[in-house]
Amino acid sequence: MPRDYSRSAELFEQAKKIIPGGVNSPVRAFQAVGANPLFITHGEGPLIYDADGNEYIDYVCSWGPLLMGHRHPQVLAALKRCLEETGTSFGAPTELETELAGMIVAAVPSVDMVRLVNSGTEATMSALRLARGYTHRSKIVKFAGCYHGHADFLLIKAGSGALTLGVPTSPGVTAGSAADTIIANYNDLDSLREIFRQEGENIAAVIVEPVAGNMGVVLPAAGFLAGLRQLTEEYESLLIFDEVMTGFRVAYGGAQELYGVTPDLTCFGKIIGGGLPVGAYGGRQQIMEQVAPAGPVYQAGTLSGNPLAVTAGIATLKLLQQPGVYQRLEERSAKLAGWLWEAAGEAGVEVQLNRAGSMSCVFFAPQPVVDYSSACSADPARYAAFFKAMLEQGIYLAPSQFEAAFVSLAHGEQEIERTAEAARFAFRFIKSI
Ligand code: KE4
Repeated sequence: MPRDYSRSAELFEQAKKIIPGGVNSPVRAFQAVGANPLFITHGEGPLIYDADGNEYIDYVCSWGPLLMGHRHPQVLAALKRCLEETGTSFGAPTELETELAGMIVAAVPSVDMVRLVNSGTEATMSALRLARGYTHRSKIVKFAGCYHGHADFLLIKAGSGALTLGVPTSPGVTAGSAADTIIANYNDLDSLREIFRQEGENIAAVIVEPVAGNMGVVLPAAGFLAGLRQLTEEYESLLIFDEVMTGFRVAYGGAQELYGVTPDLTCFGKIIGGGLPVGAYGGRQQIMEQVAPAGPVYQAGTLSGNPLAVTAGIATLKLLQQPGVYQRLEERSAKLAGWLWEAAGEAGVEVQLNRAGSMSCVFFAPQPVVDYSSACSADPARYAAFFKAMLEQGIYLAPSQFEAAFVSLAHGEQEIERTAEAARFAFRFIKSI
């Protein structure tokens, strides 16, 4: 008996009349999987419920922030206390901001100082402005397939030309905005060496997702991150790790702890807000002291560090400091990945499964996915069919082949087993079409 999605369909029609595409962020529209989005009414632990009353095991987890699952009691209790005793926002400093900043500094040795903002986009946009202000250089390098939010100069794809000069990916992004962005290939140090050979003295920073999570999940090849570190040091450019997704997920100290490579600046988001809007960027004191009002590099925000959002972040990071948390996360994520791999093999469906801790991606691709071009060899139509077959069984995956699936600490044995069972059916179904 197919699930009833009629109430979500009605709500979607209403939303489309007054919200562009009916959603407040494009990927939520389910266009990449050829379906209508589900309107969610509430979540509980690993579960979410749609407007038709259907239950799902959630592997989107708000695109990463909910590492503790939905409505964790200790996060809710902290938020209630904040609302009853403190308030929501003052536009003035509070001790809570210093507490969250202190937790980030304690967790990430490369960060002496940190500025709180309201999103990952603000974090990366500000970190790159800071890098340009600190180095007095204008060029930045990003990697094809990496996403760092929607600042104009980051909505850029590789253009033609030896230097892979950037070209805008969106109307409204001017050629001027693209002019100082250079695109390199992920896991391809040679492409970067050539760029530095030609432009090194003009490059303010290289920004990278240390584990890419926005072309599906692509892991750094051995030596890649260390190679970025060596090249940026050689040319006195800054290395920026965009850990908006990996921060506090792949390890409490992020990907830089996991891979042992130290960036100059780090961007955070998602988990540090525990489901409320918080972003941050931080690094060495010598660099961060250039940020206004300590220094001349301007950056500001009405709700930056607001007590309510910071409270959710503090409560979440406290929960992540508990012993065994990352071990449990790794055990469950590895078990799920193993069962998915087994299910695809049993069904005779060719997939590539990339995983870094509790972020992973099943690519319907013939060859290993190691960069943007191999990610593009995946078959979005087969992914869409898999997505729908899983959704019908109550498993809510990312509605795009080029996103990550997230396991939370609320996903227990039961959820993992249910997901594997659903995948066995979904892969067999895929094989039959
Ligand atoms: P936000 O501005 O969406 O908070 O963060 C932008 C960002 C920056 N860096 C990385 C590595 C990110 O993954 C993101 C945002 N991730 C997407 C998921 N692919 C958010 C989902 C969405 O755009 O709705």
